[in-house]
Amino acid sequence: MDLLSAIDAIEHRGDRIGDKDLSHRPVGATAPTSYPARVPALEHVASGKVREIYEVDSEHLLFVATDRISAYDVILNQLIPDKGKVLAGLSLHFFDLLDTPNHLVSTDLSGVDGLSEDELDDMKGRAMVVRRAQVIPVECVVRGYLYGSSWREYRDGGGPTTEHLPPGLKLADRLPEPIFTPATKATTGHDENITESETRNLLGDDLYEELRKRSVDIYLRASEHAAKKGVILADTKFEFGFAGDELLLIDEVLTPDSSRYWPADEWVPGRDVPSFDKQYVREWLDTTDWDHSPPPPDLPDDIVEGTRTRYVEAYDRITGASFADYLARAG
Ligand code: PZK
Repeated sequence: MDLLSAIDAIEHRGDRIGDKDLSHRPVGATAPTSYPARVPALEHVASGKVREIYEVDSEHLLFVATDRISAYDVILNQLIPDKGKVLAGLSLHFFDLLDTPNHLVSTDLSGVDGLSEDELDDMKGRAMVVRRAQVIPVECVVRGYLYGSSWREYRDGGGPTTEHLPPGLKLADRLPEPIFTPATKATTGHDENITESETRNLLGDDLYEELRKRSVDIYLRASEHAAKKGVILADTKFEFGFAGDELLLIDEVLTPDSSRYWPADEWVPGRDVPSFDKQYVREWLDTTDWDHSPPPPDLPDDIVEGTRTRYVEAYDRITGASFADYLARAG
């Protein structure tokens, strides 16, 4: 089976493994948006916890990173000013650095008809016109360190992500080599790790090999880049899609929302490692009696501001550039 028929076959499976309906996801009842969620001129295509997608034309979408933040899988009630711009700026940085076929068309929105001045102003620095692709319904996760769901599988006797791991590893250990550990969107709202053979059955061997090779290659290059800045890229998740017969990297790439970034000097194998961006807000949430089911508590202003500072620091540190300059260039 060639790659395109493989995708066709996946799209037509009855079990909706690639279903992008996010309505089942746990979200806070009063989750806000940082710009009109409805952009009257454009058809709304998809909502994520923190991203929105609109239709530009039959071949293009408008991909928007909002200032929403989630913690413990719940969207918080407060926006983090500029968070969406930090994430968009990081995606753009890596699209440029990696120079691998991707969905980015333009950050210039002047070709998108019907946006008001206010909408244009709000979207500056956070929106990109992208090529519409047929999304491959597998999350391409690459792990260089043992953490998160993979650590829990390992500790509890093994699972899909630990098939190829040696015994004796500790929490947060660096792996002998990066591993490709795909996942699918499960109906619970959590990604579900799947084995190599499950993934091969879904995608076919050719597409499996292609996605593994591209994902691991991108991880290696990005983690070398991050290491030079004193940052560990512990793991990351990519999405790919086909535009015609071209396999494109889509979605956000190498952002703190899609990746686990650690300050290198805080990494101690055997211990929990604080994440760059969300640790601050999680630590505050942990001082409350919140049980992680909606609604979440309101964040005090100083926690909002401190969280923004962490995101801006992450941008500056990971890109080696200045977020203030990014904002100035975005207008
Ligand atoms: C696409 N998602 C995930 C869901 C989000 C993102 N270039 C593309 N072509 C077609 N579809 C998508 C993309 C991209 N990127 C990505 N869903 C569809 C998703 C909800 C909100 F921002």
